[in-house]
Amino acid sequence: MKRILLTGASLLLILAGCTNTVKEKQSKEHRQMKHEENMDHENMEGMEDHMDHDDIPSLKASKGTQELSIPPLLDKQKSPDFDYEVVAQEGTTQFFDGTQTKTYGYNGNLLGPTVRLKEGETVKVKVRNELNEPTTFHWHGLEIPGSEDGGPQDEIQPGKSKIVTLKADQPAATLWYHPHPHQLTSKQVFKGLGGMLYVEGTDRNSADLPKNYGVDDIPLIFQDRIFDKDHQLNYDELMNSDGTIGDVSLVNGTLNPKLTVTQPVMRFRILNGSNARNYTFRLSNGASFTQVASDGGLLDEPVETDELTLSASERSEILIDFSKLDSDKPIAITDKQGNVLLPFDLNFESKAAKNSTVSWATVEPFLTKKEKDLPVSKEIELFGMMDEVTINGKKFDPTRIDLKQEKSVSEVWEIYNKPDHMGGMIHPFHIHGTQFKIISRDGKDPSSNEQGLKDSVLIEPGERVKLLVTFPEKGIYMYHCHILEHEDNGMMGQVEVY
Ligand SMILES: [Cu+2]
Repeated sequence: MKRILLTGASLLLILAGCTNTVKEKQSKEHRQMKHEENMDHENMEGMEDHMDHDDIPSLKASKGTQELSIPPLLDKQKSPDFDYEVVAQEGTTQFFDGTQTKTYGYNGNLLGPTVRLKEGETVKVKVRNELNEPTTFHWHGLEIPGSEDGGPQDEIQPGKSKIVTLKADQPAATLWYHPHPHQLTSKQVFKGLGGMLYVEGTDRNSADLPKNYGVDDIPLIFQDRIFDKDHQLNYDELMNSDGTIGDVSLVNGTLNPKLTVTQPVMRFRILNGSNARNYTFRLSNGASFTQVASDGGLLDEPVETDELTLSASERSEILIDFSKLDSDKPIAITDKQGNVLLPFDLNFESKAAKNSTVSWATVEPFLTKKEKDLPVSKEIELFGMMDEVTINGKKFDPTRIDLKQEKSVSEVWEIYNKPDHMGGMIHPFHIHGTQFKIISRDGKDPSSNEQGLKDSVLIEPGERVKLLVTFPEKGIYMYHCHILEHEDNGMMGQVEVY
């Protein structure tokens, strides 16, 4: 991986990625078109609930009436037995005037505190279930032994707790944590369980990126929700077995958010925390911004782009230099349709804008020739929709080990999203316990904003994606579609790492 090095105190972003922008956009549009061509609308009968590309409800624009909520940082505990405590609990949240909506949260009413681990650090976390149903605590993207990973085999019953050991033995990254109990994941995330998990870097590989939490280093958890007529998150009534998608946009659980920007250069750590929705983010004025990291850490090179697509569970870190934008016009993060998701209220002294230079120094290539030439040793076929979803023709069986792989030995997994008579749909594919590299998409190099460590990857219908997968620890890990309803419907397998 190439590492970021600070050169001087000036933050003039030298961006080798500029020439990549057009190419990437074209390839994304091509993929979108391919998807649309594949849709066969004559065969839609009986599939009314299937989330057709054209059916996806538009998000309502943020009115900008609430300052964005920033999750608190998780405090250390004084207990000799554990360093942190995370409790899954029920609560209520006031999204709408005069209504308390029943929600779930970690250590609170909705979402959870941000957990920060230093690179190389080992901590003990007491996890406790105060819900009235089983749950698990999954540390999405953390390369830890299967015994600590919090997959569906690790259910914690109501009222029970356990202590897990988290070792952050991997590069700085924006990860997250969420529940993973089989057939309850989608409901529990929908009702509010989820939080950010940062691995903070050492000087060696941590760029001089803004890192003042909540000031110039802001988590943004984008989620869409659908509420019933009483403004409740009544999952059983509202859910869609092809992925529950709503018209209400929440950012960090805030409805109608705005963010007051007090520093000219802002770092945003973006998580698509939705059950199913794919987002393509843009700035309302069409300006470009700089993507610096993907799921598992810094990109090989920073990428200048004017849009960013994230499927469910994917993350990205971006920098926006507001001092370069025309502040007379309203600026917001929008989706692809132009719906305002997060308006910005600029409130900084533009003359105070510091100029800095961030550049990337090559240490090693993203993929070596040897890695690129490795033969495919694991083939994964994603197929189906709604509750007819499978991986390699099978549904999840907790008693079945589907694949085996040796610890620390890299293998090439080829993931194929097999189209059906309706064209198929995007599946975001996630593997636990590893940060992989994308070798190719349909034989072509991944775009520069995917040349970084990943744990989740968007796969278009008909697409074949090759991944270089290495597990640094042992145990049993899940791999699955991160449309949570597909996962709950059995679009999941198990790999045993020995
Ligand atoms: Cu899926």
